[in-house]
Amino acid sequence: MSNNLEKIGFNKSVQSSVCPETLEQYDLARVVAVHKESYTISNGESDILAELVGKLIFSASSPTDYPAVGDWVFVNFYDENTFAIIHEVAYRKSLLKRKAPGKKVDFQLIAANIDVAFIVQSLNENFNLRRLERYLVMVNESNIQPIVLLSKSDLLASEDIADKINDIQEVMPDLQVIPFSNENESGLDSVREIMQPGLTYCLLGSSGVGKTTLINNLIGQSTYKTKTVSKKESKGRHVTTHRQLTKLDCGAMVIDTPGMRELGNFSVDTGIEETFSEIMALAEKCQFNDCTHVKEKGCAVLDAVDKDLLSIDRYHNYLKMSKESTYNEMSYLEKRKKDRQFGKHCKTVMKHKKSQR
Ligand SMILES: Nc1nc2c(ncn2[C@@H]2O[C@H](COP(=O)(O)OP(=O)(O)OP(=O)(O)O)[C@@H](O)[C@H]2O)c(=O)[nH]1
Ligand SMILES: [Mg+2]
Ligand SMILES: [Zn+2]
Repeated sequence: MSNNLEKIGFNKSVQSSVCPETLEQYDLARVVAVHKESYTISNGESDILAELVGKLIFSASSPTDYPAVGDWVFVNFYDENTFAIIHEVAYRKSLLKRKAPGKKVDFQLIAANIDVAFIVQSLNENFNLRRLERYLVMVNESNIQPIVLLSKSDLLASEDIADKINDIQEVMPDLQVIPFSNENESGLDSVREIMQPGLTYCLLGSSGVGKTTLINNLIGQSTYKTKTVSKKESKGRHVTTHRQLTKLDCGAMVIDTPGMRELGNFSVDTGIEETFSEIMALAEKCQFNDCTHVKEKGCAVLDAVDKDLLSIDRYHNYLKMSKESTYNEMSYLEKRKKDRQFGKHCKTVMKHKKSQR
């Protein structure tokens, strides 16, 4: 495999997942940006416009069948490597996905093959433990290492920053938390120290917390557009509009994502169990095996809330996200069932039409 692909994250683990026969037919490339109907891919040397082969579109039955930023894809290059057709998505080591925003219950892909997710909250307005738990559920579900970055440290006194970090570490002592400022550059070296060559990082968080500004700082120049207009004017407007993978000089890759207004999850049992591990440990001691920790007798979780050993807000958030995940999952399965029935119905109609000819 070419050295160029190694520059964009190709390694033994990717290699072992790729079938040699497929490589005789296709080249391997990595998706660096997803647009409405096209993709930008990289062969490690340059960025190339790409489109999906019709077969992939017609056989797709879920958004997870489409390429996401960070994906390895099998392609054919054309016109002296200026255009490519994507034939297949290669094996994914990890896939970050959430519930599509709004009423629709389906997956929306955020990024693939991520090693570490930076969950960014600003230390001033955006700081919120419950929101942090929500992001953690999504990241833990995908088997990705989460690291919390707290931005805009220039706006707070150091005691207030310490208090906020303490708030997180009181409930999640194993979670790595780094305060930083894009403005006075404090903490940026700690972020740089974490980032290892060959690994892929992604930035997640609400709009306006400084994700893109951080990437520009890591690159060392203002490559990407950030919010520069006055705060009032820009409220609610997202500056970053698509997901983009950038290669840093240190050899790490980082994916910027647009800020998320709402973050819904489903099928996240593992993510919930990992994020709320102390509740899981308590649950072992509940009197009933099928305890729902809502009103049962002998519930060790409720007992811990009563004794102030478990924060009531965290407990409520745990219940809320568990319920929501189950509810969304059921709606999703229901929808899939209907889709399948509709598919069968169409086939029957077509057969009927043919037999009438
Ligand atoms: N004071 C202060 N302002 C910052 C810091 N980081 C970013 N900002 C400002 O916050 C605003 C938003 O920054 P962006 O980098 O565009 O935020 P974003 O997270 O990429 O937002 P979306 O692309 O909409 O998701 C800009 O005006 C930045 O100058 C920081 O550390 N301190
Ligand atoms: Mg941005
Ligand atoms: Zn219980």
